[in-house]
Amino acid sequence: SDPSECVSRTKQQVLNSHNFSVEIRMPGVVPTVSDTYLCTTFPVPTSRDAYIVDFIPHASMDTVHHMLLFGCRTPVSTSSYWDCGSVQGTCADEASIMYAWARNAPPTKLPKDVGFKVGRNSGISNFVLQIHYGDVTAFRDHHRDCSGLTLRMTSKPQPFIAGIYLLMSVDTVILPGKRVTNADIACDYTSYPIYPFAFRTHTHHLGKVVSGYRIRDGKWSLIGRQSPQLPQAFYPANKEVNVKYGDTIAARCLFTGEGRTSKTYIGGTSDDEMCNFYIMYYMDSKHAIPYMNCMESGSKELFQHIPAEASVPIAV
Ligand code: IYT
Ligand code: CU
Ligand code: CU
Repeated sequence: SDPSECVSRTKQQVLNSHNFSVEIRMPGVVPTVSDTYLCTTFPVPTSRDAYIVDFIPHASMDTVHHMLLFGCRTPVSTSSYWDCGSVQGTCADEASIMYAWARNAPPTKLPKDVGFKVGRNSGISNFVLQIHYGDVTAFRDHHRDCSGLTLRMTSKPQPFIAGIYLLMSVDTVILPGKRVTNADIACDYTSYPIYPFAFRTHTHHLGKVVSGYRIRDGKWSLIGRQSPQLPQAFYPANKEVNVKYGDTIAARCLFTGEGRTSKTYIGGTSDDEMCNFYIMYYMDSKHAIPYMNCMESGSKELFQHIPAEASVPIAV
């Protein structure tokens, strides 16, 4: 409850002819219920191309559980802030995740010469910041929260463009009481080379471990592996593993149905499940593709060769 947290509100600041910063903060909110998700939006302050080159989080450690930054054309609301839990979402059109901050996890840094492209042709004209307020007991004094993010931006074209490759399962069903269910996802990669530098896993309560791989000439190389029960930030990826035309990208989520009395499906509530493996990569700006996804379930034959670690739960 540091009052200085709320002096600064959402704004844009010009540093010089190329560089500027955008500060996106909650407008002094007082969540009253634990596990509230609030969103706020801010327009990309230029119609031209611009690049995010750094993220600086400002989060109250005692209340903010996690923050996600999305880019899109149309936020679902134009209010100064709104409840964006399972009922109302973040964006009315396609949302692209660009940053995740989670308590007790180190913040992600973009490599040098890498930027997320926004504005004009990128389809990203608005930012939406989502904040998950976990424990609200610190709000008993009714102080206002202005947690958020500063984006360091530039209009200078960057040599490399950051992007997200999302692998997600759409059809996993977890049977009650069954000890192990794997959600396997795989797609052939048929584009210009990508260089993964961070990854993020996401499941709800039943996920034990999520692992992502590149398969080249039959050999599986780990991009990243994490427990989705740890803070769901972007963690550093295995830097040696790039992905090029002809490779396969694959991911497995290991779930348990223990403790459940009915089937669990993919869905939006905390009683449902999700299986997501996000790869944050950079790509030569000459032929950059900022968002790709894979929703195909991988074949049994392919996944016969997945390394054993993908089936070993990570204790938390
Ligand atoms: C059904 C499912 O798995 N939903 C995920 C992945 C997802 C992310 C985005 C789906 C779409 C998106 O536009 I961005 I369509 C999901 O909702 N994941 C949550 C957040 O919404 C990002 C997460 O925390 O990863
Ligand atoms: Cu959270
Ligand atoms: Cu989810």
